[in-house]
Amino acid sequence: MIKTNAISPFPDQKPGTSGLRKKVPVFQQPGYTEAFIQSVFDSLSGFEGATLVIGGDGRYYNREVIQTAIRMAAGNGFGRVLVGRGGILSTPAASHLIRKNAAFGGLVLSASHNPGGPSEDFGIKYNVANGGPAPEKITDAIFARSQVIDRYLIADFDAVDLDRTGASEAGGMTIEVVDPVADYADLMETLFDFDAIRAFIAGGFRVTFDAMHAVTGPYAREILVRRLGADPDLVINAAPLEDFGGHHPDPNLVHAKALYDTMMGPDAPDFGAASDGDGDRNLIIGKGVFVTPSDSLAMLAANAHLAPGYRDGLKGIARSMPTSGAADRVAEKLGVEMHETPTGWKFFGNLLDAGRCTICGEESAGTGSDHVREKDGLWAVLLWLNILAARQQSVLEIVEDHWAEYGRTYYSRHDYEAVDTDRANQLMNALEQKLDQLAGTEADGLTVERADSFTYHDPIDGSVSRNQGIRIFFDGGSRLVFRLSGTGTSGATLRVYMERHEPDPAHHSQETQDALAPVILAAEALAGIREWTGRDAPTVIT
Ligand code: VG1
Ligand code: CO
Repeated sequence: MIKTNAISPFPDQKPGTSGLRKKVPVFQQPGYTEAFIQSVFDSLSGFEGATLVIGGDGRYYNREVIQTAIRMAAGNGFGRVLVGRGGILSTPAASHLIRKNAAFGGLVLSASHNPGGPSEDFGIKYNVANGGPAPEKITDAIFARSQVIDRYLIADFDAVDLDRTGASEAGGMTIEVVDPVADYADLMETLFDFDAIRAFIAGGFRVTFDAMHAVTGPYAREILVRRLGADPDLVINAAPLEDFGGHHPDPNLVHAKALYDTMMGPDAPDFGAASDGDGDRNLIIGKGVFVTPSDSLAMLAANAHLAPGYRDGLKGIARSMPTSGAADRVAEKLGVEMHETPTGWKFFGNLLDAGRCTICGEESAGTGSDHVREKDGLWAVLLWLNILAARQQSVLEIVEDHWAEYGRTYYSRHDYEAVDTDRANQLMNALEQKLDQLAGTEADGLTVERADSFTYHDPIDGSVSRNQGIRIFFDGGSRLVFRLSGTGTSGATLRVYMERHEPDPAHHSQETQDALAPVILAAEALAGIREWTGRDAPTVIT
């Protein structure tokens, strides 16, 4: 039986960089989750009888929302849902399932790297048929619909047993609970030389992986341990927990500090990696050397041809605007297209679908390729391992070779989290007001060459996205970017991105913050961060 339940709109259901993210108690308000899911369905058409993929990162409230989403899919006329066992699907695995099964789309439940628990974060994102996050055209329609929604449709049946794989029928729909790992692991085997990686590991190359108590634990056990022979004791925090053990499942130098310390210690393994809550980010640390995500993108792109899936070379490379220009130098050398998009994976979809790029990346520890339409943490780990096995070198050797060839791009991001929203907006507005007058002026020793607010013109569908961050370029090639986060759930988060390219190998061993000191000073001089935010220092430096 299908019920039509009346509801009133909620004013705050505007999807951000990656879907709708709010605190769990917000999602728990009566009708809130239902209003958003119904707004998604009402913004789409043609899904009668079609397949919907549903899964999440296993955080608190995942199972409840999955039951609701299944019953609403039936209530709205979908013919089949595919749901990961235990309600689990990493974001890249969900993307793959959508593509492999020619599904209409998918609901990916995650707040990624944000903490989980009864008073922490939850999120819902809609992905389209190519397996990628819905483009802005659709997220705008979802928000518009959420502002006038007055009812939702839901079928009435008992909770689905999410812990047993297999198919059942309910509410006129087929419900298939599937193994969340198998298809994804098989896809990885088609891209990488598992024999070479296995032999490399068997020869003594030690790999450690921190799943941060989040979704990648089962994937890492299957792929790294079972299929590639990595030491099981070095795959740590591999049991997904609803609250991620009370930590932020954010693979950066602050929240994955233990891994960092291990990798810098005397008995460090040869290769260390971590992933985030939903498995789409990656942190790569070699013995004694941290690889910045922007560098990792460049190094993966430069060496991808060593993996079977990329043997024929790259069609192009794409990076988000705040990501460093290191990958641009690789694209230039390879003679392939380079694309610069706004922050968020949804902007890569059109380029990937059109065959205009093969590898994409973001400075926030996201890298991926045209194998799916999401960033993919374990994919990046496996591509690194494939490259290391093929070159029979250490991470440090590969990093130093790369810098010697292309120069080193010093890069850092300073985040000011949970600052007052009005003050953060005022800071951005004040900067914006003076953009036109900045060229030629000096900011604490650096001369501004040009400054603008980034606008993206999508070369495939012609859509235009404005206000995607403020860019300030200095004489000598350094760059500064300011933008406000679109994934936070408390106040505003100001992100300040700094980079400086250093061609001379004699200057490649500086400490990053020292190498960037002039740009950091210029940021304060231009934006008055201390005054506007009331903070003396960033919350997180990556
Ligand atoms: C952040 C990152 C962005 C990433 C997004 C989603 O967005 O900066 O690069 O695509 O998170 O990643 P923002 O708007 O807070 O800067 V995930 O791993 O949360 O799906
Ligand atoms: Co994520």
